[in-house]
Parts: sequence; structure tokens; C-alpha cells
Amino acid sequence: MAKKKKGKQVRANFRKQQNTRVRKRDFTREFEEDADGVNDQRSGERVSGKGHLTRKRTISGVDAETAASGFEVELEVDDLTCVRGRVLRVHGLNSFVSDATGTIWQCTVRGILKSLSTDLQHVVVAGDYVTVQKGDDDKTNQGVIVRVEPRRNQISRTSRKRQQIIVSNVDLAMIVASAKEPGLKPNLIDRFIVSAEQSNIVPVVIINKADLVEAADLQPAIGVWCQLGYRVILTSTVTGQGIDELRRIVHGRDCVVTGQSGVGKSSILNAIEPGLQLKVSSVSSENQKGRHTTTTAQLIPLSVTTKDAGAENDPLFDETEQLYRKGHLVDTPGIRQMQLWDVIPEEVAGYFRDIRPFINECRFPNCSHTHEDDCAIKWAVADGKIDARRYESYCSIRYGDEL
Ligand SMILES: Nc1nc2c(ncn2[C@@H]2O[C@H](COP(=O)(O)OP(=O)(O)O)[C@@H](O)[C@H]2O)c(=O)[nH]1
Ligand SMILES: [Mg+2]
Ligand SMILES: [Zn+2]
Repeated sequence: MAKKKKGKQVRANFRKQQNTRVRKRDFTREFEEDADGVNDQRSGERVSGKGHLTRKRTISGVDAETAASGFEVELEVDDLTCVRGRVLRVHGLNSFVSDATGTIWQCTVRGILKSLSTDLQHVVVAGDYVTVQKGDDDKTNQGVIVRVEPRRNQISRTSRKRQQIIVSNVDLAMIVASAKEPGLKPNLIDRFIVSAEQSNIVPVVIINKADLVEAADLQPAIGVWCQLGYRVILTSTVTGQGIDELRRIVHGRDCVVTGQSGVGKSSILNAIEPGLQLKVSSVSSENQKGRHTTTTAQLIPLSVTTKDAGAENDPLFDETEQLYRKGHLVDTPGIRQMQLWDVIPEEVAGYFRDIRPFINECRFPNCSHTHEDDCAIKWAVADGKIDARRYESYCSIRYGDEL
């Protein structure tokens, strides 16, 4: 038996798991307001049976036996020998963890946690907040992950009928579209919004290439999203329109970027953070689908400083937090081009903020809101209470149509 080292004793507390989602922590008040509908929806009645799956994943430290019993083990750790950090990426058995000072710790995972890991399911994923027990050698920055904090949200995909978590604790989904070349596809944007809602990530709709159209032409589509409480920003990497605003939103948050090829994702990211130097492709030549064979997600630290971000003019500016938290670009190769993060057809209506309030009024509890006669959603569309184009998006997502 291994000898216990002094001062590094780990004690375990048992606590019954709660079936509630952890509230978003790092959003500004403005975002809390934006997301209120989402929070209410999630803490109240559930749309899906996903709670059970989620519960099993949000463990902070368990062995196989306690996991099965639904109890969570909280490990008490010694602050002197431990450091809190964020997993930037996982490579094989090694996790690379950044602490608050930006020091990178190369970590293995403590045995008690590892016992839960399978070929598909890593106990630790990029984005996790963890506690690292520092190794004995001060110079090499090696350590062991002894605790994983419950995940606020996660992006996952289904692989061989099992849920595989790719990245956790993402704040924002930057949904990038372009006003022209390629033209705006509102239904596609709705799909990305549904994906973000499903993953409990705040969506921000970015309509790029604003220099190519008259702003007024975009108003009908934009108006509907704004009314639903979604943030919509018009940008142009040519004129610089909207870039400062976007940088302020991104600042200090962890953002995943989605959108069709050629809309200007790389250009926008370069505009926000020139140091990224992402390759910009011409519309016709880009064809990177299938190029990525790996699913390893990583968090790329964003370095935009307070001054760059124009935060001194931002009413929500909080000095302490700005200094502590810089935000990351969440790179998810392999799923970047995916249009949906595994949304179950029966759940789709619940992720439409405008459709959701009417669902309970349908005659049939399993109403698909498409072919049924006695359907509250269809009446609401007819009455102009639900935008017809949004309903069209709903139908195409519900039936998995290609766009
Ligand atoms: N007119 C105009 N073109 C842009 C803008 N942003 C990007 N582009 C062009 O759109 C093309 C695709 O950009 P890229 O950033 O590679 O798009 P991505 O595939 O989404 O990463 C390139 O030719 C860019 O120069 C913009 O705001 N206005
Ligand atoms: Mg690109
Ligand atoms: Zn219905």
C-alpha cells in the first residue's frame, strides 16, 4: 500500500446530487436579462429526459459505486498543495490546465476519477474547471487532477449511441452569417440558435459583410430575433462596423464559433484578436469539410486587453473580473461545420422561445405541431403571434430537412 503523504490528505464528503442546472456565473447583468427566459425554462419544467444523462456527467469526483447510487463525492483538497485551473485541452492521458496566472500544468487524472472514464467518455474534457494537486518538482509544472467541478453546460455529440462530451462551460455561441455572398439564411441561423439553446449556451447572432447591403434590408429578419431577446450584431471586417461591440461581448467569455463556410468567421476572429492570424479563404476555394479527423477540442486564450475591448466605456465593466478572466476561443474541430448538435426532434419546439409558450395548449401531448389539426402553435401562427418564417424553420428542423 502506498504511504500517505503528509499535508496532502484527501477527505471525501458525500452529498446527494441536485437535479438542477448550475446557474451561469460569469455573465454580465445584461446577459442575465437576455438569458432569463432560458434560465426560467431550465429551472422549471423540463423539456426532455436529458436531465438524467446530464446528472450523471456533472460529477465532481466519484468512484464507480457511488456514481451508480447517485451520490456525489466532494473531495476536500489542501490549498497549499493545490491550484485551481481550467482544462485547455486533453491529449491522451494528459490534460493541459491553465491556472489564473496563465501557467500551464501538465496533468494526469487521479485514479478515483479515472475509473469512470471509458473509451468514449473522458472524465476530464476541455473547458472543465479543475483542482490540480501540484507535483513534487516545482519546476516541471506537473500535477494530478483531483477534482472536476460540475459542468455548467456542455457541447456533446452522440457517437455509437452514447453521449460524448466535447467541451464544457462555454459562455457564448457566436453564430456567424453573412448578409451577402453567401446570402442570409435565417432558417439556418434558427438552427444554430436551437443548438445553442439546447446546450444552454447564450447565442449571439452576427451578420457579417454588412458593407455589401443596405442595413434596412436586413431589418425584417433581425427584428424577430431581437424581439425574442437574442443579441444581433451587424459587422463588417472591411469597414470595422460592429467589431468593437463584438469584442466587448466576447471579452472575458468563452466562445464557440459556428456558421457556414465563407461568411467571414476567420476574418472576424482575426479582427477581434489579430494575434490569432487565422487563414482567410476565398469563398469559392474553401472546402474544408472532412479535413479534420480529430475531435480534440481546445480552448485558445484570447488576450484582448481591457483597453482594446473598450471596456472603460462599458457600463458593465468590472475591473476585478476583467483582470482575472480573459476568455477563450473554443475550437471544436470536426463539429464546427455540423449544423446541429444532436437535437432530438421531440425537443425542438421547446428550444423555440416563441413556440414554447403555446405547447401546453395543443390538444395532443405529443403534438408535432405540423400535421395535427387541433394545434395551438398553428393557430398562433395564423393569428400572427408566432412569426411565420420562424415556424417554417421549426418545421424544417423538426423533419431534419437539409437546408
Ligand atoms: N465584403 C466583405 N467581405 C468579407 C468580410 N469578412 C470576410 N470577407 C471575405 O469573405 C471571405 C471568407 O472569409 P473567411 O473569414 O475565410 O470566412 P470563413 O470561412 O467563415 O472563415 C474572404 O474572401 C473574406 O475576405 C466583410 O465584412 N465584408
Ligand atoms: Mg475560416
Ligand atoms: Zn401542436
